[in-house]
Amino acid sequence: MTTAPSTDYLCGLDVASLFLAGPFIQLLDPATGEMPEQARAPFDILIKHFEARGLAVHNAHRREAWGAELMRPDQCTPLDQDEIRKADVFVALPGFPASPGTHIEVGWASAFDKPIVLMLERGREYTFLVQGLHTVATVEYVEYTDVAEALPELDLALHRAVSRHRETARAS
Ligand code: 5HM
Repeated sequence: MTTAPSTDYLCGLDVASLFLAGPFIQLLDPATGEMPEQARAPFDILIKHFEARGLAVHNAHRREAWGAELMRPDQCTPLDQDEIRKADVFVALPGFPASPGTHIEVGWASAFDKPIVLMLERGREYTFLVQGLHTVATVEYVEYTDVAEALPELDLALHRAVSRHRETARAS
């Protein structure tokens, strides 16, 4: 009897923690100061997906109660940088329009030599340094229209990024 190959690419990858970055301020409803359900959904889907696979997920949107408990800049900046430094992997939606905070975090993650997966919305234009980041860091790109539908591809991309990162570390 043949066994179908596993499509759970995170299984056995030995990755414990993940930082999830993405647009925040631009998604707040000016009337309530909170992210509407529709804006929360991609983050919610990704957090649940990774936590179901046993990863500890650090995400500022959830930490700050989707805008209801927004931190001051001098609180969230060192916290985010520290969590990215500690995370095993970094996943970001750079955003369209571009999220300034996420772009800073992508810079930190690459400077800290983290395996990175960037989720790019299909049909959008991203800045040159996002498009070219793979030349200087371990980056995998996932094009998506619907985050939920892109989950298997995201897992594969994460697997690739972590494996390539380990190979590079072994070779050096
Ligand atoms: O510039 P923007 O708000 O889109 O930046 C979003 C990124 O900055 C998120 O990935 C989040 O980790 C971080 N951030 C945060 O931690 C941003 C804000 C508000 O700008 C915040 N806490 N209050």
